[in-house]
Amino acid sequence: MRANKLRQVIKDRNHASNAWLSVPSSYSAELVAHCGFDAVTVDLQHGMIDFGQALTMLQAISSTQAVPLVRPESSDPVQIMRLLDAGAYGVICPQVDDAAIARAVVGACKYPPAGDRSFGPSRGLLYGGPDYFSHANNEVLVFVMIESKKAVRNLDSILAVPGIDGILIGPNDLSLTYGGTPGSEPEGEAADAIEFVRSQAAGRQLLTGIFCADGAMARRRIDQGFQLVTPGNDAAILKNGCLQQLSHLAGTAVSNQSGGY
Ligand code: 3PY
Ligand code: MG
Repeated sequence: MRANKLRQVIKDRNHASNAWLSVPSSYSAELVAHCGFDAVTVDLQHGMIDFGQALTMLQAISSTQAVPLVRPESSDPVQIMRLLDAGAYGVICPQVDDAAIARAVVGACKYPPAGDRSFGPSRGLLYGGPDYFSHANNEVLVFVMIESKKAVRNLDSILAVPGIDGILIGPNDLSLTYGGTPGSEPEGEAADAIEFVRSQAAGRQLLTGIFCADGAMARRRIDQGFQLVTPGNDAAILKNGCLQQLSHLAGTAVSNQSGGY
């Protein structure tokens, strides 16, 4: 099976870049993946993307060196299994607030006896190779998103679930549950929670990821010790690029408060 390079990249360089796609287009997926990101995530939770579109985007990403990842709409095992069959090499599951959800996510990602993923790897066989079944349980990465006060309270039991490879923090949702505003850098309790989650996960040798508003924030998160960083999503980058060009015409400054969206 084609190796999942993401873990090795992080071992070699201590961090990896992860693009985030919300625009339902195989062309823009291909374009972003050609930029040199280590991984590219197709976001079905908040992106305007359905399964058929995700399939063509995963095909586009796999024409490059970037590792194809997905964020499913939820922890629904049916959708997770289908996205893996479509060739995703990792799942970043949103809103994993307790250990039961974490166990369900791991179960959907692993063939028995480790889990209850149903057999029918389809495009996994094409991208991964004919021995996909024998190695998929080890190569497919399972990230759980920690993005609420409840998840932070349940962190210890979530991180103890066997089969989790890493966590990814959603700072916008996390902030909301601490009474903050999405779109601005988390402060106070929410900022403390981010560092707490990172250090607890790192202490268990789990990979640590976080969504960021932009590249400058992603650089700060790397300096803080995060290993997988996302410098905003495609739509935000496109919008900011357009606003920047218009601001040159108007001679005004651009202000962006969208939190990477
Ligand atoms: C969040 O910040 O809540 C996210 O889920 C980022 O995508
Ligand atoms: Mg979120």
